[in-house]
Amino acid sequence: MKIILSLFFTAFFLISLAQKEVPETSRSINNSQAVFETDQQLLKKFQDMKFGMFVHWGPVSLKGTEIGWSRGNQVSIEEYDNLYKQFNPTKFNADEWIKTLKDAGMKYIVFTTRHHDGFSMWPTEYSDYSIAATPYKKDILMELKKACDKYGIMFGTYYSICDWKNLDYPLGSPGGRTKKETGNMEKFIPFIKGQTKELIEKYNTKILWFDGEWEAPWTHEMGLDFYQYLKGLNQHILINNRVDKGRKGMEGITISKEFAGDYATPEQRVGTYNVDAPWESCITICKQWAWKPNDKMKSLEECLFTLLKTVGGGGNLLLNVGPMPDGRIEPRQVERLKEMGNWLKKYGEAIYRTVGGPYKPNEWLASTRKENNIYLFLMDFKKSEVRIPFPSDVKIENCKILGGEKLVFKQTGELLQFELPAKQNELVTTIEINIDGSAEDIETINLN
Ligand code: FHN
Repeated sequence: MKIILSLFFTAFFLISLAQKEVPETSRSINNSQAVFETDQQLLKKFQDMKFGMFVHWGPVSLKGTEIGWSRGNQVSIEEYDNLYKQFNPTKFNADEWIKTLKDAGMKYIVFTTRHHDGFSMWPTEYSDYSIAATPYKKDILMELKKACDKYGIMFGTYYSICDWKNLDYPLGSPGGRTKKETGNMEKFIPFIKGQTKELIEKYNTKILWFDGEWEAPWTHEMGLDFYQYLKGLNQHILINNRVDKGRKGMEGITISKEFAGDYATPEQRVGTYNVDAPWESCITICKQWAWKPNDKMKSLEECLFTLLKTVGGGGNLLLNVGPMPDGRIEPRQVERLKEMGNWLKKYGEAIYRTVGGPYKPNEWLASTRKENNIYLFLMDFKKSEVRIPFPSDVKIENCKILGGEKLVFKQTGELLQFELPAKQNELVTTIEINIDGSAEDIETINLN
């Protein structure tokens, strides 16, 4: 009996040693001193960038099914959780990815470090279920971070609050619809705090893009505490509104003082016009977030018009690619991104560092503005004449095709009209209007 007891205590002692010390729960910040400040300079830099690359990637790319959601659905949990043993993306080249990103005219990246499936794409000290356990072994996240530093790209990281594999998280696959008896948020929260501390301190992420906050185990109080904890580690990072419970569904466009988060994150749609608060639409270039063979890919027109309506509405566009199991971004997706970049090389001055409006975007017109310039984007516009409302108290000095010929215009009362030269052979006709005064002072104009 004594031998059994001593073996038990020895085993218990060894197991407790093996578990990495997790950080203290967040510093007990009195809510009256709640750290809610957003680094406004960093936020402005982020908003000026307008266009970023979202990347959803993990061992699930071996199956070509959706990351997280296919676990316990199209793919058995047993098979899904063992995919990492075959994950060996030998063709992954961080420099190539970031060059593709730059060629697309994108200025920042948000990379899935850990999705709802619980797999960590970096050699975290808090879990054995990570890239370190794969045949590939190498630190993909550090390679990406270094490539971003090399090419001047803002480095951001996606991190799922929910974890359908981790025994301490109360809900499981499929899709969070099962309950784990082992669930214990008191143990799970130090785990996510430890991992996100690594992303901040070891990888210097500038964006913490949270997700998976909608499930019941995560509460508003946890969201506030987590935001304060993270900002306590580094004030100079941006944290999206999915750290807390304030998202308001897929269309949520506003941020409030009640819920933590520095910007709003509408999903798979162009956010509603809002030039008074920071927001970013995240949208897939195909249908699926993670790679899917022969998935339907958006046309250049759809991608470009989505960018113009998003930026014209006051937001950023985070356009998602899903890399293949060998580590490459699919060549056809690279080509589409390059086409976007070619357009931005010609007309990017009308996108970057602008403010949305003054026209609320509709199906054929989006607009941006900067200093004394208003830019109009005529999308798939078939007519030869443009007639739009324009404030009578704002004097137009010049009107031209951006990068091209001057246009003869007429400003009578509240009406602006001008003829377009012979059929433009581009998807978008971009017009520059120079006014006397600041374009940002113009009230929003509703066209329909
Ligand atoms: O469930 C995830 C989904 O897989 C994907 O990551 C998107 C991207 O924002 N977010 C969640 C759905 O809202």
